[in-house]
Amino acid sequence: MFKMSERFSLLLLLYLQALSSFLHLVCAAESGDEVQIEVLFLPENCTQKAKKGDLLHAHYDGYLAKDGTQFYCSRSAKDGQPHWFVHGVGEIIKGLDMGLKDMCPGEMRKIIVPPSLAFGEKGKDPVPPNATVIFKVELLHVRRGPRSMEAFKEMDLDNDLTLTKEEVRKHLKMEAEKLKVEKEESYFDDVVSDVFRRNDHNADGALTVKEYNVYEHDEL
Ligand SMILES: [Ca+2]
Ligand SMILES: [Ca+2]
Repeated sequence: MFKMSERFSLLLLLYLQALSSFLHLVCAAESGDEVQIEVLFLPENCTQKAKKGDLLHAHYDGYLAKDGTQFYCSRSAKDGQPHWFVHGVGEIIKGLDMGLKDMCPGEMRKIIVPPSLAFGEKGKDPVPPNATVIFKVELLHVRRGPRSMEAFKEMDLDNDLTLTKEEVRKHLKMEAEKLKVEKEESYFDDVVSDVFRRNDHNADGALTVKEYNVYEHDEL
């Protein structure tokens, strides 16, 4: 499990994410190469499906397609913990990210990724140049990410579809309290200023849904 303070830092990091990574993925998806998905295990209850902007918690192993050599294993890397990341925004290898679409907690997939959507012409040690790679993924949890419409609505206390500095500040403080993280008032001032500096494009002191960069979910 993540320590509470680590989870809080992670949430903040997500709040501060720039739009650039999102655009990056859109470009990759247009390159024409395809990712192949094989479902290895599908739980009976498979209703909560991963959407762009969701926070995913997963274990994954990476293999070279040509001879099956394992080049990555989240169970033995670093502390052996599963990874948390935002789905669909370019935080992880593009093809792997694409292969996780609509996956539900408990599901296991084999995802075959062409080099153009993995490590490319150059490769990345120990993955050689132009390598097709295979990921075996076990998805453990799916959470609505902080950039979801749900999160936006939670922060928008007066339901006027814009976020004021005060609303963002209150939300951050509430999250910190929930996770039992103690911070100085100045810390929240800094985070709020940073969020607005990055997102309040017309500098009117309020964030619209568009400025906050809520990911468009398929069903919306
Ligand atoms: Ca509001
Ligand atoms: Ca604004």
